[in-house]
Amino acid sequence: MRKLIFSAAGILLLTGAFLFSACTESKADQSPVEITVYKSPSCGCCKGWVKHLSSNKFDVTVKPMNDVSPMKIQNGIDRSLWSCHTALVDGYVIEGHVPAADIRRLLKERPAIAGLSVPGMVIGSPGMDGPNPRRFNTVAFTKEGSTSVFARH
Ligand SMILES: [Cu+2]
Repeated sequence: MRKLIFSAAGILLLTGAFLFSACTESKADQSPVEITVYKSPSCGCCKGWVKHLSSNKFDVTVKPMNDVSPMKIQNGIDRSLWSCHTALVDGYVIEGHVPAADIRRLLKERPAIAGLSVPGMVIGSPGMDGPNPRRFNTVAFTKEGSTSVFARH
């Protein structure tokens, strides 16, 4: 009987500890992230992506520029990875409609890459709402130009 009470108490403690860690983790996942987005003032889907970031607790600074390509070239983004907007976050380059969760994972894991891209303009990626959403990959790229799949969506 005594053993039973002890194990019941143990389970309660474990559950409590689990709930506590789950709470603190989700809190950490929502900590504000400062990001600077370079985009054309007339780009609507870029605005949609900024909204997606803001609603995921990103602290967004928007730098409007009519032509964002100099930013892409300056940051070594290969043309095959180009999209509409370009962003800089904590030493990494973010190109296109990359989901906020991927950026949070990037900053947590801090892999030795230059940044992430969702090349092109994929319907179904954050900020690119529309009929017939498509599956897409978030691509990691290095300064040397090699790419790999970072996440599948
Ligand atoms: Cu776009």
